[in-house]
Amino acid sequence: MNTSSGTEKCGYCAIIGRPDAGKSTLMNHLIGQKIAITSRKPQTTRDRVRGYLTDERGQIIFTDTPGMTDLKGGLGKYMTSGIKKAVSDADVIVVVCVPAYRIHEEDRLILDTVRDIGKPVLLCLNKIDVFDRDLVEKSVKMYGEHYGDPEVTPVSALKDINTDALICRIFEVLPVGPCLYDPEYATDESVRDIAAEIVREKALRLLRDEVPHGIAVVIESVKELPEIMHINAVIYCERESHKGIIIGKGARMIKRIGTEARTDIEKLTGTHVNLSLSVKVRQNWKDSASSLKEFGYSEGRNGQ
Ligand SMILES: Nc1nc2c(ncn2[C@@H]2O[C@H](COP(=O)(O)OP(=O)(O)OP(=O)(O)O)[C@@H](O)[C@H]2O)c(=O)[nH]1
Ligand SMILES: [Mg+2]
Repeated sequence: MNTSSGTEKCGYCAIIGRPDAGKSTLMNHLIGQKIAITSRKPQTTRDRVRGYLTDERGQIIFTDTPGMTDLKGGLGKYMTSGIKKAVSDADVIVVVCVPAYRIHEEDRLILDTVRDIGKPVLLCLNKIDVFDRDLVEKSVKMYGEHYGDPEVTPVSALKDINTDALICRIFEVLPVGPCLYDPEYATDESVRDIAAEIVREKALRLLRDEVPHGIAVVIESVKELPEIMHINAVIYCERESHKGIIIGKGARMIKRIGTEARTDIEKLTGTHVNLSLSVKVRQNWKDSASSLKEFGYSEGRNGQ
C-alpha cells in the first residue's frame, strides 16, 4: 500500500508486559476496534494479535502479546516464542506496567530484558483511572528514574485517557516509510480466528476459575450466506466435570456464552451470525503436540 508522502512513518510496535496489565485493552483502544480479547483473568492472550492504526502521520502496526511471566508446558512455550518473535520484529516496544509504590519484580525483569536490545522502548503506566494522582505521579517518577525514560506515559486504556500522547510518542520513533497495510482495515486476523477468540473470551469471563485456562476453541466451519454467517465452534476442555460447568444447568451457561459471543461477532462483521457451540473433552491438551497443533497453537499461527 504505497501512499507515501515521503515523511510518512510506518513500523511495528510490540506491546508487552506482565499478565493483566491491560495490553489487549490498550491495543483495542489505540486502533479503535476490538481485535484482541480481554478479561480480568491473567494469561488471557495466547497468540500474537496484530492491529493497525493509520492516520495522516502514517501507520503503526501493533502486536499484542501474551503476558510475560513464567509460562510453562507446551502452551507456555508457544506463548513465550510468540512474545520473542513480536519483540524481534518490532521497531519500537511499548512496555505496559501499572502504577505501584514499588517496581514489580516481573516489570523489572521485563524492563531489564528489553533495555539493551537496541530498540526504542516506551514505558507506559496503565489503569491510572483507578489509582490516586499522587501514586500515579510517584510511579511515573520511579519508573522513569529506574528506567531512564523521562517521558513515562501514564494512560488509562479503558477510559481512553492520554492514549493520544502514547500514539504521538510511537510515531516520533517509528522509521520513515510507506504504509504496509490497507488503511481500510484494522487487522489482518481472520474472522475465523477472531470468532474463536471471542468465544474463548466469553467463556473466560463467565466461567468459574478452575475451567478457563483449560479451554481452547476451534471453529469447525464458517459459511457466509448473503444475509447471515453460520459458524460452528467447539469448546475443548480438560475434564468431564468442566464440560458440565461449561454447559451449565439446563444448558444455561453455554447459551449465555453463545449469545454474548454472537453479539460481539455480529458487531465485528456487521452481519447476522448464527453461532452453534458444542463442548468436547480433550485431556492434557496443553501438553500434547498434536492437540496444540489441531487447536492452532503451533508454528504458523504465531508466525514462528
Ligand atoms: N480500570 C481499568 N481497567 C483496565 C484498564 N485497562 C485494562 N483494564 C482491565 O484489566 C483487565 C485485564 O485487561 P487485558 O487487556 O485483558 O490485560 P492483558 O495485559 O492483555 O492480559 P493478558 O492477555 O492476560 O496478559 C481487564 O478486566 C480490563 O478491563 C484501565 O485502563 N483501567
Ligand atoms: Mg491480553
